[in-house]
Amino acid sequence: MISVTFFLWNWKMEQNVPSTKILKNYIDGQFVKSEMLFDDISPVDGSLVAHVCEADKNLVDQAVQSAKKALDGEWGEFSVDERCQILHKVADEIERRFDDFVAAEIADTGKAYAQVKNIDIPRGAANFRFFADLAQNQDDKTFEMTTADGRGATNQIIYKPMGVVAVISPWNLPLLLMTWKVAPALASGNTVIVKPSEETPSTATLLAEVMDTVGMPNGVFNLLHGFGPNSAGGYMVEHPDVNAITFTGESSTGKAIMKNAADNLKPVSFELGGKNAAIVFADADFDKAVAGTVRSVFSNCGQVCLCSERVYVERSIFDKFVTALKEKAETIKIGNPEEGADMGPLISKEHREKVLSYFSLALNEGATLITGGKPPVFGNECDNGSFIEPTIWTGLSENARCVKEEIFGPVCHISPFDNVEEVIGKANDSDYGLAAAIWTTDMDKANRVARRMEVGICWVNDWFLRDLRTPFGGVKLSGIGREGGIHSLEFYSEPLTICVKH
Ligand code: NAD
Ligand code: 6OD
Repeated sequence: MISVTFFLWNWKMEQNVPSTKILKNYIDGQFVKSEMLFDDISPVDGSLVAHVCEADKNLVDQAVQSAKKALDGEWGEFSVDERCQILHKVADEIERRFDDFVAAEIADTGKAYAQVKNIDIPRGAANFRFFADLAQNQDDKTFEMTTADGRGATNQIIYKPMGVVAVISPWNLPLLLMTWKVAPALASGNTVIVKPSEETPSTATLLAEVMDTVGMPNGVFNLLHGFGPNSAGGYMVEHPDVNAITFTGESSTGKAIMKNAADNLKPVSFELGGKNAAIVFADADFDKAVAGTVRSVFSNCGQVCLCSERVYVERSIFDKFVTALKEKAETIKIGNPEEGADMGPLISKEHREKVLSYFSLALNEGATLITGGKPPVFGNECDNGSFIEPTIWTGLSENARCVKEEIFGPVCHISPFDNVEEVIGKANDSDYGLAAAIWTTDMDKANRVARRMEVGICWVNDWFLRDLRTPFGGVKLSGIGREGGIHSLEFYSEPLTICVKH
């Protein structure tokens, strides 16, 4: 397959046929090809978006060595202010090329325009500004202490970069989640080697172009394309000169990375999967709860780690809520983002097979299908894509695999509850612990229930509302550590205490 692709590419070059885009690695300030190409496929219609140059072990090593060297070069000499000025330029340049980023994210993912224009790309730029400003505004920390001789001592805390940081990111919010880690890592003075998901290499490549344009010193930002084991991701994790790993993706991948990082005791920051609960009390503002739950279940085709896949509704409004959610789900316009659809496809046919396998399993486990449950038929090129209908089930037991396991598609199970203790128990009865959403007008109850949620973030009367100063991450299988605000700067820095005796 790869050699056919390579042949076609050469043939097109010889014939002067406009050739398919080639996405390269970016190492030590140079765009670098490789002969191992893989295809970036549009999930909208199965067409070819680009050929992507996979980084082998040798290229990974070159990237790590350039990142290591850059720590001791010009970048290492930059003041915090200089680092932050260049990160502001990165944000400005992303905004200047806003339309390119929007087009690239849509080409890889097929996401709805509104999602990409209002969330993915603006947050990509905002991450650089936010962490630059935060790093610039850190106070020096000193502690004066008394000593037995009465002369005292001063403890000064210096924050040093960790070194070479490997950033490994997923496909669901490609630019947003990558910059969420790259920006604080650079603001803290590290150098990075970045691997986007093999499904979504385009905006990461544009980010490399941005780094080049703003004059980021060579080796500070390196981009490697490829897969996980026996490819760029695996080689990065195992490399002895990588000093820390920050990863967002599946919990099972997190386990594999942790095992591979263990030999060198590398620090890890993990943002992993979820099986998030939404709790709707009878006293909730009904219309807001329905609209909010539609958003929390179906946004980005259900491919947000924070999406609600388990919805618990107080029994007195259960039937009315199920009917209302079904009606709203059925009005979601699925299709090509170019034609104004509200919801795009799943990321790939492979992922659709996984989601469809849960659709079959749910029926075997005794679910009642309320709506959806299959791929839509368009009668056009979208039938070659990976679309799937918004789907709702009721009637499963709390032990059903479809209620326990992360599906990562536009689907939820709704079940009734009778009292607060029961719903808290059900919401927390999960191997995951990423997020929860509570819908109620009783703020005392909201406060009591929210405090007992075993998650990293609990929204009350909203969902995916983000203040970048707050800690973000999960408990149990949903992650290790927190990023966001000062928590990111803490992960990406090594504190050094200098104790001076007077
Ligand atoms: P994934 O784990 O399959 O892949 C993520 C990245 O890891 C990709 O770049 C992949 O190439 C790389 N990778 C895979 N195996 C590897 C290995 N052994 N060593 C090194 N790198 C490896 O995840 P995905 O399918 O891209 O993303 C979806 C998952 O991510 C879902 O489970 C979702 O919940 C989770 N997620 C979590 C958060 C969060 O903040 N908690 C955010 C977004 C997505
Ligand atoms: O908003 C963020 O900072 C963040 N990390 C979101 C994660 C979304 C998961 O898919």
